[in-house]
Parts: sequence; structure tokens; C-alpha cells
Amino acid sequence: MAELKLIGAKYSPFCFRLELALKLKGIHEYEYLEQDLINKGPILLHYNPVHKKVPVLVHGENPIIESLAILEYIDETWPSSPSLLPKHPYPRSQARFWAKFADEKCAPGAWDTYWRLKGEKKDKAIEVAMERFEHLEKLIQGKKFFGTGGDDNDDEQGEGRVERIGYLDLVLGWIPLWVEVMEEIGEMKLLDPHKFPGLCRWGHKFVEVPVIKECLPSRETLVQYFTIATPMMRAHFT
Ligand SMILES: N[C@@H](CCC(=O)N[C@@H](CS)C(=O)NCC(=O)O)C(=O)O
Repeated sequence: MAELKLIGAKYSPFCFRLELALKLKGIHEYEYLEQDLINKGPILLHYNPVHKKVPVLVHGENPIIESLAILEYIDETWPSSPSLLPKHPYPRSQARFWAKFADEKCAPGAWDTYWRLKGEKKDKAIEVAMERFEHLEKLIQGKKFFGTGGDDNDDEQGEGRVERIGYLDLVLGWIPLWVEVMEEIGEMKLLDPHKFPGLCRWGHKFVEVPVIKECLPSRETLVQYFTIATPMMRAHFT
């Protein structure tokens, strides 16, 4: 068995961020173990008996669970450049704050709009999701990338973090493609470029970064996958 294993599922936005992080860090030697999330297998149940969810990173025999914790683990275990999180406590706390906000509010908000069929509840869900995205729109103002998510100019490397992708870009990395696909299949608009010019601009730039481009599935593949998987996912996960 490989020293490093990533237990994941195809097109999971949480697994995608880890694939990106490993690639950014130049870690190519790991075993990827694809999981069936409807009929969970022994590997997933063994390494993540608490939540039974992907992703799980297994280093040696140590499982690391929860994608945000895994991102930090990767950053600390392979500290060579590029670092993902800021070094200093204040910007580091900000990065964690926004990542938590993104995962606990923005992602569930967006998925909530997607799961709901047409009607008043869907319209309300769209309104709520958009209110949450507005915070990200403010955060990206004046920056090319989210970078580490904190004002990292006092970092010892002092290399203008917002000019390159970092922790928070990876955390939000599902937005550009996944939201487009949700919009298409869910017949709705969440990220109107007039309402969210900064976020849309960021999304276009993010998917053009070579490392990201190499890992992104094609839009057609994702649409095809979600079209088939959505009824089953809706029954299981909502
Ligand atoms: N907070 C977790 C979320 C992981 C998660 O929701 N994974 C989904 C796949 S995208 C999953 O394994 N779902 C299976 C289930 O809910 O039973 C993380 O960041 O790792």
C-alpha cells in the first residue's frame, strides 16, 4: 500500500481542493482510492468511521479527516513553497474564518438552491445563497485571487500573496465550474456577472491557472455526471 493515499469520490468539490493542493505542492506520488458513496466500502468505513465521508488522506497509517484540516496538514507536512496558509496568527485566523464561512454557509446555501425544485422555497434559497456570496464579492474586491484569505503582506516571504492562489482559492475552487453546472441543471442563476463582477472575474482567472486547468473536469463531463447522479443524490443526501 502506498505511503500516501487519498480516499475520494469523483467530482466531489471537497476532494477536488485536495487534488489541487497536492499538485500545487508537487506531491504526485499517492494512491487515489475512488469510493462509491451510496454503497460505502470497508476502506472508507475503516478510515472515517465517524462521518463516513470523503475525502480522507491517509499518511502512513494515520487518517486525516475533513478537507480543511487536510489542507492544513498538507501545508504543514510539506512546508516548501508555495505555502497555502499565512504564517502569522491574525491572517491565519482570517483565512480559517473565511474557509469555515465558505464551507458552512456558501456551499450548503448553493446546494440548497440546487436540490429544490421550482417554487417559492427555491426562490428563497437562491436569495439566501446570493446574500452569502455577497460577502465573498466584498472580500475579492481589489484582489486578483483570494490568496491565503488574510492580509498576508507581513508574511516573511512578502511576495504579494493575492497575486497567486492560496488556501482560500482552493477552498472556493468548486465555485467557477460547479456553480455553472448547478445553474444549468437547476435552471437558475446564482452568480450573475453584473451582481458579482469580482467573483466572476476571479472564477475566470482561477480556472486559467495551469495547475487548476489540468485538474478540472470538463463542463460537459460534469453536466453529464450530475444529470445522471442528481436524482440518486437527492434521494440519499437531502
Ligand atoms: N466537511 C467535509 C464534507 C465532506 C463531504 O460532504 N463529502 C461528501 C462527498 S462531496 C460525502 O462523502 N458524502 C457522503 C455522505 O454524506 O454520506 C469535508 O470538508 O471533508
